[in-house]
Amino acid sequence: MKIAITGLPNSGKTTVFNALTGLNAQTSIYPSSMEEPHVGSVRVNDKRVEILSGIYKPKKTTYSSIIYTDFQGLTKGDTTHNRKVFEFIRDADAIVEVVRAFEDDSAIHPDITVDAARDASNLESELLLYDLDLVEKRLGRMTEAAKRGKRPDETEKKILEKCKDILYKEIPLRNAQFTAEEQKAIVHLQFISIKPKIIVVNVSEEAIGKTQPLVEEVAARVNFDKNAVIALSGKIEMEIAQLPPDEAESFLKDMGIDEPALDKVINKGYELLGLIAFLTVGEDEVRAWTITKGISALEAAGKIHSDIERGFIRAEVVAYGDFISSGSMAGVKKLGLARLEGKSYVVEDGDIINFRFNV
Ligand SMILES: Nc1nc2c(ncn2[C@@H]2O[C@H](COP(=O)(O)OP(=O)(O)OP(=O)(O)O)[C@@H](O)[C@H]2O)c(=O)[nH]1
Ligand SMILES: [Mg+2]
Repeated sequence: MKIAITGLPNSGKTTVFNALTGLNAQTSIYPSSMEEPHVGSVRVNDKRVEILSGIYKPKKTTYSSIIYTDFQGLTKGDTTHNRKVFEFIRDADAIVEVVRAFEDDSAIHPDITVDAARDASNLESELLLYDLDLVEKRLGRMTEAAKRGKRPDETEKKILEKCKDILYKEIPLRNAQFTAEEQKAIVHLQFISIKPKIIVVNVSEEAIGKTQPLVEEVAARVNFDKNAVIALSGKIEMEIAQLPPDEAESFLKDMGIDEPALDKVINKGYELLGLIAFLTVGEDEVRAWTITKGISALEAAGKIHSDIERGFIRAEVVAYGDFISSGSMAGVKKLGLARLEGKSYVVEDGDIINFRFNV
């Protein structure tokens, strides 16, 4: 899963990037002009993998991972600059948008005053403008091509028209309803406002624990579920991410933070994206595989290897909870808790799967 961090200049994007990755990228009071984004990968902590690895003692244990990117800030009204920024994040699965709520006279806010709700609203507009521009360009090209006698792709044209109407109403595409067929056709258009978004309100240290009114204000302004708005102190969280685990834990407690930003954002990301994990076990490797909720056993097999998908025979499935309560695979089998499932079985979170295949 790839998550792109965006926001206005000096909102603390790189600080939050460091908090989420444990890296130490350069932050500064001057707007950055980096040519390449910062990229950082973090593993998704999963107790189940830890426990299964303890039981199987495999040669290799592999967790799911998330890749974060951090780039230059967006500039209100500068569509040329913003296009450049958006092109870098077109392939992201989700967006983390940082809005500034901390005061710091040395780091100048591009709009001078600090107003998180205003910024969230301006940023949403930039996303909408980019998508609208994309739609209009594509429709324009279709019209031109039609003049030269080329028949337009009717399905695509219909979807573009639909998106245009939605965007004109200032509704981001992520809030619109699309049929499964439309969703399929829309993927390659690479819209930005269709991506799930988490808003991170970067508050000052003193505000920790007193952020609920601000979260609600920001959410209300951009018509967001307040569940997708997270308030945290980038600066403090960045310090926490640099500490060894035991020190980090006591620091969190002292600061009155219930869960580090790193976990909070990952959990929200999974929730918003509807992601789950299935597991594979064995002497060689214990591994978690992240998939979208609702995919079939056949598609899950394809995640591991196209050969397994092609030669799919059956999936041997054991629910993680059943495995733990019976103590071992042998115990599971004795109790009749191992199931043989076919191609169209819908994989559930925590399924331990052994694919039988033949190529
Ligand atoms: N007090 C305080 N300062 C912060 C916080 N987060 C970031 N800063 C400061 O704000 C300045 C900008 O932070 P960055 O993380 O570099 O901001 P950015 O959004 O990446 O900036 P650009 O890449 O230039 O757009 C730095 O001086 C940070 O130390 C915070 O939570 N509290
Ligand atoms: Mg930065």
